[in-house]
Amino acid sequence: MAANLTPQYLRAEENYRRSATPEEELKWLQVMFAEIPKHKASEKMQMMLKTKISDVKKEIEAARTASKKGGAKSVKIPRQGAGTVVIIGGPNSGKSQLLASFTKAKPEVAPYPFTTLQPMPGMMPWNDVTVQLIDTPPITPDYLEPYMYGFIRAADLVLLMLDCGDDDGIEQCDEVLRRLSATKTRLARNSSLDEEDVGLSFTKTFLVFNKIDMPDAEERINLFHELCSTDFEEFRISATEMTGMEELRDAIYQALGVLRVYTKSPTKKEPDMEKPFTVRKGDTVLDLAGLIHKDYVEKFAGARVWGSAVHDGTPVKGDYEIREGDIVEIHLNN
Ligand SMILES: Nc1nc2c(ncn2[C@@H]2O[C@H](COP(=O)(O)OP(=O)(O)OP(=O)(O)O)[C@@H](O)[C@H]2O)c(=O)[nH]1
Ligand SMILES: [Mg+2]
Repeated sequence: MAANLTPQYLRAEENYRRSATPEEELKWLQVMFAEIPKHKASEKMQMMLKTKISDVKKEIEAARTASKKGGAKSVKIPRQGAGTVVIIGGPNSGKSQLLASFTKAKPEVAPYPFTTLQPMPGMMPWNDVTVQLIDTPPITPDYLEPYMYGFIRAADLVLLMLDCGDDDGIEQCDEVLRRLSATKTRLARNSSLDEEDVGLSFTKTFLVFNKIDMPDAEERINLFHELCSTDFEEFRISATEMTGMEELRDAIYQALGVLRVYTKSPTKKEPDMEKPFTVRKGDTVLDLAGLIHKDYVEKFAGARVWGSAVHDGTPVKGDYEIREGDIVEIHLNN
């Protein structure tokens, strides 16, 4: 085979060889196929890769059919914090760097594609609450982990990353949009479920132009706007230089549509101002009671509220709508 194989190709080949499962094999074969120089001398090799990819796909399919029960790989990350935000995008767009910059998680960050192979969560602080961010493997024409659909559908917000440091960034981002728009899991300016087709879901998405510190980043953003028409809210950041990150952090929290509420025990003088609960806008004190403990809904007798809309310690019923920063003392029947 010709000597002009890229380091990415060689790394993929090495990983392919060490793959423990057919799924891993497929992953690396696809990287190899994407990375192999497309010229006459490599035609035979390309054909071989294609055949292997198709064989491994068959193998995976056969294994799934054989063990119907636990066939599909299930990847679950329990929800935590004020909301869950999934970071997606093409390879090398800086998804893992974003997680690393916003949280204490330590994902692998590296200047080649397919660094991330497993989703990784981290908690992003926003004032006195935290928001769960999940870093994911890249989405490419040949590669989209099946669990990604569930992640996207279940997320409160998706951050779609675009690599402004590379000419391929636009195409790669567009590819993510194209792939998802062919499925029932789609990205949109706001989350919704389709009224006619209940299986079709839209998840609120921010388009994040990353690496704006790189030369020509602005030109690439302009080009993206010329070539692609999306109506997502847009952010320009450098995840390494921390440019635009505080604005994004605020917008992420605001997008969750939650309010902070503090609780006070009837037996204590002072409320717990350390750890607020977060509730959806429109939630009532009865909803809050249910969040604290499922038994509290049954036993709920009333509450007192200290807040901006009511006098200190005002007695309220279960239907009182919580406002940002309220302090609530819940009373229970014995
Ligand atoms: N200049 C610059 N480089 C960045 C920025 N963000 C990420 N990078 C670099 O881009 C490369 C890829 O970053 P990752 O976070 O690993 O990218 P990824 O999207 O997680 O990549 P995969 O896991 O392979 O899909 C790394 O070398 C990062 O240091 C940025 O804002 N500016
Ligand atoms: Mg990564």
